[in-house]
Amino acid sequence: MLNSQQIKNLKIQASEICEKTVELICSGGGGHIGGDLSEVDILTSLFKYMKHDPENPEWADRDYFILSKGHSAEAYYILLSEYGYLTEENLGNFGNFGALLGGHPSKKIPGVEANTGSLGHGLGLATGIALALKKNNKKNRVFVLTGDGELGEGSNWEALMSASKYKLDNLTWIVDRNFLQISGTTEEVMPLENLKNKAEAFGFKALDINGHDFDQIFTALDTRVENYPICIIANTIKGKGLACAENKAEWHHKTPTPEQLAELKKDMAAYREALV
Ligand SMILES: Cc1ncc(C[n+]2csc(CCOP(=O)(O)OP(=O)(O)O)c2C)c(N)n1
Repeated sequence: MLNSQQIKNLKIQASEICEKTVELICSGGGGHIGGDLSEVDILTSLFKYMKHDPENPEWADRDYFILSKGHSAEAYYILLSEYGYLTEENLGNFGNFGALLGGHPSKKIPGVEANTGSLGHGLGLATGIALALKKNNKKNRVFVLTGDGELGEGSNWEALMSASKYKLDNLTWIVDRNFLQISGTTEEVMPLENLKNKAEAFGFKALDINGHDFDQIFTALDTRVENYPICIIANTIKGKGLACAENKAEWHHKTPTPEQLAELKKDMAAYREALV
């Protein structure tokens, strides 16, 4: 359980990350804004929750995180920079030819464990890392964030079967359940419901939470069940915070106008002001 001050601090931090993510997208000339904004509260929580050391990204005792929905890289870059893995200069070069920060995360970036962006690979990678850690009696945990549309890739379901077979209780799979993918709703493109039942049928212990509620996110991250991998279905809003983009598939990849950016900044400032 988080106390009210911790929740307030997280809300302030996440609203600033939301703002900086949209600024980065505007400065770099584009980005997957919808899925970036749906994952901000999850990433903000994970970076606070996980064991990691920006001074030593390869620290042997770190927890691992894989952003399987690699297209939503911009919010991830902002978190990495907030924690000191990246510099302002790195952010300033985002999107430039040959720059460290491109449209999808790469292992060249300090703190990034895997190249992602081709959907359907992160869960398998995370499963392999978790298996190796378990075989070596290591205590590190492995977290992976997938999209929901991403689950149309069959490789995910192979990974789930392996995670269950090997009783990977060091693995936590989080689904950014915003119900939208690139071209419409997940339920139109490739129905997923009942996702919780599916995850459990594949051998996970599954939790269904509000992916914008920090208390619920932290409680879910804390959940461990011996011999079982965990699935957190984090219900989110695609485009969260940018009023004109919320829950709209056409905002999957789009750059806001300067007026829309100004509106977001105004909304975020009012939101922070209203926090008690
Ligand atoms: C293998 C593969 N196929 C297609 C794409 C193109 N693509 C990029 S994002 C996306 C939709 C992903 O939807 P979802 O997983 O729900 O992500 P979110 O809504 O959180 O952005 C698609 C199809 C891709 N990156 N990789």
